[in-house]
Amino acid sequence: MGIVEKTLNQATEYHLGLLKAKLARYRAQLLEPTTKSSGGGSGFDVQKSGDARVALIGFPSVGKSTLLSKCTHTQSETAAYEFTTLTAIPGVIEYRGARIQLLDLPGIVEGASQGRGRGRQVVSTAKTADLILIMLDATKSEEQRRLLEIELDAVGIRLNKRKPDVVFKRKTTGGITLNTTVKLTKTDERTIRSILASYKLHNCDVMIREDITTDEFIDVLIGTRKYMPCLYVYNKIDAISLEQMNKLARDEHTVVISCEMNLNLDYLIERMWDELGLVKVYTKKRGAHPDLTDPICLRRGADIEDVCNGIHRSLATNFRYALVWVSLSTSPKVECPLTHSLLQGKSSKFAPHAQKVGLTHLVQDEDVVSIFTK
Ligand SMILES: Nc1nc2c(ncn2[C@@H]2O[C@H](COP(=O)(O)OP(=O)(O)OP(=O)(O)O)[C@@H](O)[C@H]2O)c(=O)[nH]1
Ligand SMILES: [Mg+2]
Repeated sequence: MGIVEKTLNQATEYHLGLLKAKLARYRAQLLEPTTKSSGGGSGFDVQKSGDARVALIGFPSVGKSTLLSKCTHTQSETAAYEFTTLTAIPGVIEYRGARIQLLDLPGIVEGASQGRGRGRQVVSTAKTADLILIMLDATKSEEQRRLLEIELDAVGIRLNKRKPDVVFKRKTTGGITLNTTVKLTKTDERTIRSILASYKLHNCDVMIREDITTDEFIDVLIGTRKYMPCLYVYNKIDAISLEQMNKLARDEHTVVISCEMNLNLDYLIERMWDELGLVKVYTKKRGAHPDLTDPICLRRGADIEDVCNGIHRSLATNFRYALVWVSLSTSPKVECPLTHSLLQGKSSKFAPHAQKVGLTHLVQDEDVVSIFTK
């Protein structure tokens, strides 16, 4: 790249950065009004239930309601015409002892985030989920996927992305301290400083620890972005060629299915489980067998304190210690077969020796836990 070209690029990036900051600010005001009564971003009023919520987002007639009817005991009206579903319809998927709420939603159209159709309500409801399924019609063009991503992006949902590694702290005095631990190749200090100024942030500490883009920096400032896992689900593969299906199926975060022909639906649920990062632990009373029928479902990264809270509120405050038997099926490190008599159930799959642990010990999927209190 020539020096002139490079300077031009930087100038463009700079002005574009300022413009983006302004736009992002207007959008945020539009979508997140300070008073409840002004309408704006509220979703459908459906009670959350179960261990996790999954929202179905897609254009009309891609088969969202058909999927709900196939995977849960709930029937949601399905039809060949568009906008069959007009409200949020919850169903429950029972899988590996967990109850996952699957939310069928009305189809959205381009411009949904700006308030077309019920789009605004749909995307706001999507924000309350733990996982988004973007449902697509495999017989239609790839463009649909990009259009949906734009709608979700416009309401601050970031799909399959991590929060940018930037520490941002407001102060009352002292000016701006800007530090970077990596070289910035997609934006520059001047752009960052002008964006801060355009947000009237004259006193703050900024530590950038990743090669971020200008947009990612604006996301950090706005602060209300939601980083959500997402699976792209291509339905109606019964109506496309094997070659086309093969190509779609290889994409990242993608599952191909046919609701009508019951193809690959089990695999979709498995993938949902993985994406949700659910962990289930069994509890065991002293002198009794672990209760394998009623696990406690938690998030990946949960600790013993979360287990306590999952049993009873008072447990964590009276906590003394916990015993944990790891599952042999999920923990290849433990090789010895089970010998502990009380754990010799029909499955024989737990480690023979318990580990004595405290509240901050992280639990793993299929652990057996006994809590001891004061
Ligand atoms: N070929 C084929 N058609 C399907 C499949 N799944 C659903 N359909 C058809 O697609 C049409 C729309 O299905 P719905 O489940 O009502 O779609 P929806 O996404 O809920 O649509 P809205 O509620 O209008 O947003 C129906 O005629 C279904 O029979 C599939 O796997 N293959
Ligand atoms: Mg529907």
